[in-house]
Amino acid sequence: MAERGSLKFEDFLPTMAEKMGGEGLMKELCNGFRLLVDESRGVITFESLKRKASSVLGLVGLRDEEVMGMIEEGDVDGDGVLNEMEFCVLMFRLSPGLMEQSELLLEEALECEFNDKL
Ligand SMILES: [Ca+2]
Repeated sequence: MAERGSLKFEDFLPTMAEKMGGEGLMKELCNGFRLLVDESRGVITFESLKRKASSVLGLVGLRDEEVMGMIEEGDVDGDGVLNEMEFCVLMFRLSPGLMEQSELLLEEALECEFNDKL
């Protein structure tokens, strides 16, 4: 995971989780999803992520393979794009500090946010 040290959002997730709790953090992550989404398809695609990563996530100068890597890492069902849940889980997984802090928090947050959608 060391090579991901340059991704800036790693650092603020644990702080956000402390301030907002799991449910609040999840809402924040889902806001991020809506900002990154390809409006015509309702999912995050390689193109929408690449186009918006700098303004939304503060990730300036991402290379194509890094953008593709994020999509591939988060793409659970293998359709080549990120739906809302895949994106939120990916954001958690990209934050080692947050994962160390509490996997339970993630489970609670996912239950809160997605119970009624599944
Ligand atoms: Ca997918």
